[in-house]
Amino acid sequence: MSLHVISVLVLSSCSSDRTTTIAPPITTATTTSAAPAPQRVARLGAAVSAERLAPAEPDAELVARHFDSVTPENAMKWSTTRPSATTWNWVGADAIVEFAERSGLDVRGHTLVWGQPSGNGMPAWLKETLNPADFTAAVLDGIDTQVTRYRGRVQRWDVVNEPFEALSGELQKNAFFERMGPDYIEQALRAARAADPDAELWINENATEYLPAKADALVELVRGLKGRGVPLDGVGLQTHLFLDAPLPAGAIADLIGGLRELGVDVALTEVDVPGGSANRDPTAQQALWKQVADECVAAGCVELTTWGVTDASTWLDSPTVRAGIPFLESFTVPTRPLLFDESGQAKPAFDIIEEALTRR
Ligand code: 9MR
Repeated sequence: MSLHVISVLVLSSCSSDRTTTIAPPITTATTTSAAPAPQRVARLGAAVSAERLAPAEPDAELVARHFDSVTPENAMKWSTTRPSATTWNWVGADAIVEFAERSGLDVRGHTLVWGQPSGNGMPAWLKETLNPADFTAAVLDGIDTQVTRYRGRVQRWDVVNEPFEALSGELQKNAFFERMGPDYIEQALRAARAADPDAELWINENATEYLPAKADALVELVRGLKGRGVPLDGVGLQTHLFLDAPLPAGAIADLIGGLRELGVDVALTEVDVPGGSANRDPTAQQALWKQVADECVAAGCVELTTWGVTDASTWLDSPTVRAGIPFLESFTVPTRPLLFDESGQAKPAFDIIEEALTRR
């Protein structure tokens, strides 16, 4: 282990009043002959699809080479894995997990409980399971089956996705809330912990960087869960950004800090930065990537995952998504929201992220 890494470990394991007497100066490492490659202080992840990770596809090499973690964009959602109440489809999920194992990457399992009516997280048969006892049994069985299948192979799960209303700090009265009760989040987390005691369990939420009331509500939800001893290891902030909605400076760092004080890890789990509708100068996009990555690292996030790999395949350019999100309707050009361009070349934003993630 290099002197540089050791000194960082020493620094991070000491209380602040003792570091000055124990830690060797970090600059010592730079005087040795073989300078170590910079180590990332947080994982860099990407949302992926099994199809685009096939051997001849460009994403395979890019992901294996540049990323530390993968999140199945859709392959582990129940709309994919549970085509009927009694059948399972593991084709895409298995392929992604096998790819990650071959490539030495972590897997963030996404997602088990997602009740947004528009979110495609629930298969039709589950939506139609109206009896509360049947519904609860189907949900808990689904968590058990999926988490058990990947025990030891999926390091962390987004157990509950988007529990809040889109634009407020109200818990969404979705099918899980209505049929399992207000404690459905707790039930889901406990079922996941029983299925794999070693996997990290996360909840994942969107738009908290733009909506202070929603950020506060998320902190209170986590405070309550931790206070009741519910197994919860991390909170994901999706961070789908928009150039036309100014991101308040410090919003991300403050929320990460507030959550970490409650004893959970925090990650940015779905970052993308669509370009302006007028195909504006990409420096605005790059500045936003830098703001986000700098705040994430400064506040001690453990991961920054981008929602896709290259600009060739982003959910933001799909016609149905464009039709459903008002500001995207005005786009006459591709959104180009990711770190690699359509041909797989690293964009300046990739260097910005890499620099932020490897800074000491
Ligand atoms: O990017 C995903 C898109 O391909 C799917 O059609 C959609 C519905 O399943 O989900 C998208 O991913 C979402 C993620 O799972 C949760 N947060 C919002 C993401 C973008 O909609």
